[in-house]
Amino acid sequence: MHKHFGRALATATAAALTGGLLTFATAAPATAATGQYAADFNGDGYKDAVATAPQASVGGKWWSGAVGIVYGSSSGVGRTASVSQNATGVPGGAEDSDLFGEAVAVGDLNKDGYSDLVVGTPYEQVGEDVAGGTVVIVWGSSSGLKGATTVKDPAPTKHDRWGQALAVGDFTGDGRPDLAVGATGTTQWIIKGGFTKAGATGAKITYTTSWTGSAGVRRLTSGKINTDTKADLVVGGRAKIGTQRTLDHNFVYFGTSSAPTKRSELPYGTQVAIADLNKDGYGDVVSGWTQTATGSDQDGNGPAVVSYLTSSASVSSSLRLPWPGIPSVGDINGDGYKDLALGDPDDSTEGGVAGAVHLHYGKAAGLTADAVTLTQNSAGVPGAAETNDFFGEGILLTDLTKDGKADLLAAANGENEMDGLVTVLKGSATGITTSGAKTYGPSAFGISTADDPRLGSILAG
Ligand SMILES: [Ca+2]
Ligand SMILES: [Ca+2]
Ligand SMILES: [Ca+2]
Ligand SMILES: [Ca+2]
Repeated sequence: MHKHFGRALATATAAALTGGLLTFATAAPATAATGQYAADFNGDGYKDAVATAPQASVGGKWWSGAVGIVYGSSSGVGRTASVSQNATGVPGGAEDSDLFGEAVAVGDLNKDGYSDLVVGTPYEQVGEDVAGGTVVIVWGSSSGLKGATTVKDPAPTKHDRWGQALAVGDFTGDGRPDLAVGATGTTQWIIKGGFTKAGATGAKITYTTSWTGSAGVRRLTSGKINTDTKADLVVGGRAKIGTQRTLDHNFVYFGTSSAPTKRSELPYGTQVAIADLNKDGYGDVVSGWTQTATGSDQDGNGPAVVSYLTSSASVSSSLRLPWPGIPSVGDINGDGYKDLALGDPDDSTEGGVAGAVHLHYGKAAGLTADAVTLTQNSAGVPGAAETNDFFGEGILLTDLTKDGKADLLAAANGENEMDGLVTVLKGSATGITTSGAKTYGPSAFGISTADDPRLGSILAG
């Protein structure tokens, strides 16, 4: 089995942000204003997105990591750029094996109208602390992302891999975006809003996860589940609880005016998205896996499951889908029903783990197992399905073109000997279209193809 590098540790990402994005998109679909939790780094009203390349060589340092940036425009992807620890104004410097971009999250943390990008570098050595980890906020501006500020680890001696998971949301309901940061250990942190470029933050508060073991919180997904003003969190980690085997648990935590509180457990999985898929006002959760369901879902793989949740986050009904998948939610055809894209990088229909993307279109009756499946061999999709492409390892539905229809970004992070490739297909009234399809490799972002950058390991926006 190939290794889905970067996925197991980092999912505060496309999925996390989709929940918030949709909340705002539903409330005000036509506004050009920046959503607090949706990526519009340059504030021009067109959604933007990032494609991580955590194994990119930067300044000759292997596996240092970089993040590719696409700026939306009326024609799709406008400008492209990238950021790394060697970029001007970004703290730190590229070093071997830092993995900058192992986790990312988006939100307007300083409330200046420009979305900001939070980047975790969980394997950064901090002083004598190997894999202490660092977190930076890269600031949005009228010219896009530039400059960054470190979010100080409040307890560096208490844990490692600070920043291995990230999520932004107003978890405390005070109107200011907060930052949830995952690390090893059982005590986990929320940095409250009040972020400035000079390094100020609000209060730092803790909550305790219920599982033991050193791996800690490896997934954080922000979204709205109940109808209060506070964002909620799905908190995940690989853990052994009681006499169980080691499993990839996911728990709903409700935001409160202080620390988030645990409410319910969801199906196992390493990939999570929050969105209200049945339009009952309560957020629902899609949990999935990168790997094909060859065994039981307790073996680190299995089918994706849609869990429809109640106001108390209990599961009222669920839908098991016929494949695993990395979920992203958006309204592709603009019919008002949210659609689900599932990246399925292990799909071998077109050859060994060439990958696929399954598009489940929402209807009045809700989502069903019916889907349109795209591979790199589908008519009109650029490129060709090849062994070890992992098409679908990165997945994101977001409206780059501001036409009210979500566009599909799908990454094959194994394309071209692990360089990685991002494919952009536009949404339309009849669904995802291959008309005007475009692809972007590392060079399009100024990212080196030395070593194995694996562009698109995470897509977020
Ligand atoms: Ca923009
Ligand atoms: Ca900002
Ligand atoms: Ca719902
Ligand atoms: Ca739709």
